[in-house]
Amino acid sequence: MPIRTVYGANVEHLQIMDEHGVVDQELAKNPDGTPVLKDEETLELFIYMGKCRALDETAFKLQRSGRMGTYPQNKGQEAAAIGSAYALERGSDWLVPCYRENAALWMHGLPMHYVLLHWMGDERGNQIPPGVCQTPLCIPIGTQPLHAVGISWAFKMRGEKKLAITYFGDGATSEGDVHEALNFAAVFQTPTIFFCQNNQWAISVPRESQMNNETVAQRAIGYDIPCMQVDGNDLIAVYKVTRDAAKRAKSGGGPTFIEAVTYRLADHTTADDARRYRDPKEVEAWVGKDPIIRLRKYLTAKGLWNDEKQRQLDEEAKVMVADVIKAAETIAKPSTDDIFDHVFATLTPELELQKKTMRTHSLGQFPEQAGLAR
Ligand SMILES: Cc1ncc(C[n+]2csc(CCOP(=O)(O)OP(=O)(O)O)c2C)c(N)n1
Ligand SMILES: [Mg+2]
Repeated sequence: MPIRTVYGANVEHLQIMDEHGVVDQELAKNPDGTPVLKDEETLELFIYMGKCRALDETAFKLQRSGRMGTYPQNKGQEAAAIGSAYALERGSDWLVPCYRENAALWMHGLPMHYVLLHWMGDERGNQIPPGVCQTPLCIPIGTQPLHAVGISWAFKMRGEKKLAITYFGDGATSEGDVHEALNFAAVFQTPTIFFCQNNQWAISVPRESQMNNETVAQRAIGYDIPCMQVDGNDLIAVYKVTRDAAKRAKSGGGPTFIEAVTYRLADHTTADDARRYRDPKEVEAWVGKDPIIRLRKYLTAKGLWNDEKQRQLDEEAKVMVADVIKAAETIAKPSTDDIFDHVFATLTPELELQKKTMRTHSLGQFPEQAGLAR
């Protein structure tokens, strides 16, 4: 009996715009000849990316000056966040994020200061306003893909034409939860997009030290989930693959796994110093692939952008950032009752006592000091 091959697979990589801003004219078109992204759309998304970068840089400074607890910069990953989010329907499709796709959350309606509140330690930053279809930032690595599968499974059971996209890092794909989510999504054919931001590092661990496979995308093959790799710093390519995955999900075709190859240009968070473990030459090489710089080159070559427009954008971004910070820093402080109000439907007598007395004594141990009976 000859040995037969019973399974074979490969992973495709899509790049439409290279790091010099040069576009493959054929790939940048839809089958009907229309552009994947129109000029006015590309321009709008470029401006958005610039503003997000400005807020990201300022958030870093807020932490350094003691005005924020910690912060994970999104710098360098804006095209992955915005290109994917733009392919989805706002107020209908659900975003289930990690913490490095702020731009996607803002584009889908999260007031920008909410992210700052979160990192300032104010829980109200996690209280997503009604009508904004997203879950709060998720810090336990790799747990949120399960939530996205649950959400999208519900859409399928209800017959709603909606999907859930979940964002996670390369490191997260080494966590068991992600694999359980992938398996469930494949078995139940849920309308889920697994969007992995492969930024090459999981804190100080490079991708090649935490997985034996060459691509992250191929992990999905084991679950028979269609997968592909995309240049995550290429706005047009990211948009195109996510749009196609959304179409598949909404037409009953089940989940898709997208590996966006990108790079964390900053430290892991403000609590990290990546100079201790990264080769500066590697960082330098990726600075040259910056998604904003390449898009600017592309738009400039097309006559859609120039230095004067950039100066205006920088000015507008400065005003916007100041407004966002003001909104985060001037929000009224919650009352001390707040810590008692959201845990029990009916407070226990001990907690009732603490609630009454905490303004005079933090533990409520001596109620008589506040003129209360024990
Ligand atoms: C369950 C869990 N384990 C460990 C951590 C600590 N931790 C925080 S970020 C991180 C690395 C995540 O890397 P990756 O998934 O690649 O995301 P990135 O930060 O690169 O965007 C780890 C291990 C955590 N937050 N949650
Ligand atoms: Mg990573």
